[in-house]
Amino acid sequence: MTAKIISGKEIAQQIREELRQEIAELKAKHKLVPGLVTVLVGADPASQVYVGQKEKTSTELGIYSERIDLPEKTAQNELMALIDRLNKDPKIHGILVQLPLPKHLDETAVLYAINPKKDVDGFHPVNVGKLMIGEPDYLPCTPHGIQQLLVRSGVQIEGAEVVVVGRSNIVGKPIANILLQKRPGANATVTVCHTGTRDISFHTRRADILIVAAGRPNAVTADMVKEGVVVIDVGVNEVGKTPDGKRILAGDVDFEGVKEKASAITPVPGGVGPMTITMLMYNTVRAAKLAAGLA
Ligand code: L34
Repeated sequence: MTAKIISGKEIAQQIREELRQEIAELKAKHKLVPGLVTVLVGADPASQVYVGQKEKTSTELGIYSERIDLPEKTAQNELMALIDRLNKDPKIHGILVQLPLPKHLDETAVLYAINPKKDVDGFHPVNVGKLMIGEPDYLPCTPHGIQQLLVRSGVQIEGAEVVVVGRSNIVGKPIANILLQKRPGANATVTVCHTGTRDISFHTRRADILIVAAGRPNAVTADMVKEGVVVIDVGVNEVGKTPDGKRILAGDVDFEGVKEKASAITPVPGGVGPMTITMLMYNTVRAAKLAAGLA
């Protein structure tokens, strides 16, 4: 079997079109313009690319967008004061502080400080808890994007054996939680593998749907999967530079090997990445609607 390529780029485009229409309608009918602020502390090159994409896409869709770049040496109290001001700004419905933060800053304190109603990342403990009990206001962007990729590609999730590799708070834990909820587009049997797992292959070979967020290239190879598996590759690893200085990216999965056995697979780039950006737009629209009593 050679796999169908699940294009995150195309599915993201489809959702963006739906959002563009909804945003135009909110403007016309309710004079409501969703507002998003992205905050980047320091100048990490990958973070700059991602935040740049977020700002560009939000503007394209008709979202009011502000980008705040702070110097690497920003003090904790300065960042907290900024968040406090943004929490109170009625134009701003969504606040995103790009991670990772420079090491001297307390990430947890920052995530706690964002008003949960404006937490379009879904990282505040209130939103994490709401997701866990099946009452989410916001689904975190990357996991929500993964679920949309599966649903919109017609992959049967209900009853499937889903195996997640990686247990981060931003991908592994929330995607496991989303897919085990008793709802359409979920209701799967979910296994989570991590660095403490004794035999990862034992689990990955059983997967109908394999979601890999391990954070290193070739974490999953062809010998680790069964024929017909659907593979979602969340990794974005810089594995080199082109002669003209462009980043060369690879996922966490040995794409060339695994695509010969899988029934469907996401590429890197052009898979999960564009979906992360798009679901942030979705959450920003949702935040505006919630604030206006329209959701
Ligand atoms: N607060 N921090 C916060 N929220 C997030 O949702 C993120 N994440 C992760 C890192 N830190 C965060 C992102 O935005 C990862 N991430 C992200 C977003 C977009 C892309 C990758 C990761 C993306 O667009 N990837 C492109 C390639 C872009 C490139 O050239 O590097 C792709 O096609 O995969």
